[in-house]
Amino acid sequence: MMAAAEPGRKLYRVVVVSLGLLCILQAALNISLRLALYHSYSTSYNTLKRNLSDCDNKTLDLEASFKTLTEERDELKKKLTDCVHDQQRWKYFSGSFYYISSNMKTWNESRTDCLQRWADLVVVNSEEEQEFINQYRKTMWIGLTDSEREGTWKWVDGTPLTTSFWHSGEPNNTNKSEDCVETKFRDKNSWNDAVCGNRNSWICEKKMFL
Ligand code: 2F8
Ligand code: CA
Repeated sequence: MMAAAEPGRKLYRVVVVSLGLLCILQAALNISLRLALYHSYSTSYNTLKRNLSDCDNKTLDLEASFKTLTEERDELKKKLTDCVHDQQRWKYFSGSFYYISSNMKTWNESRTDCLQRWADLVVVNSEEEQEFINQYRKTMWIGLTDSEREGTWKWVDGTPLTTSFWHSGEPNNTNKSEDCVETKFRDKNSWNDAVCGNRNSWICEKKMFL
């Protein structure tokens, strides 16, 4: 009787052991799958984190470039506006362009400004030209001086003074210190000799045909 029960017990033990092994296998599988998933999540998370940080840095760089470019654009816009306004100050008359300044400088500084514009202080060669510059009714330096030799008036192009438009009583070399010429009087004869270091507006001339 005892011998007949033995195979049943053996089978029971085999089944129990197999089930136990299956449970262990499933637990091991479960753990390794979880570990693999965790590893994959953590790798993805780190990659995303790094990409986000790179993206943040690139955004900061782009913002800085945008700011610089905006500033450069505004500066160029201002330069262009100034340049256009400056160009509009040139007036044409009888073969020359004339630039009438909006600010004030000494005679020498005024001349330097004209030279930088590829022009020079105006040389008045005719009554018509004198009338043209007088129409602006403005005190302006012109290109006439006797600073080389007192009493010998010379134009900036090196020519001596022939036709003149001195106001009556001028040139009077007040205090023996007036060597440069300005349009001062609201009269056809508008010229006055004045101190070269005074600050005046000025008028440049750029001849078109030399
Ligand atoms: O009246 C003419 C006289 O006027 C001034 O002196 C009071 C001028 N001086 C200046 O503009 C500094 C003189 O040059 C001018 O002759
Ligand atoms: Ca004078």
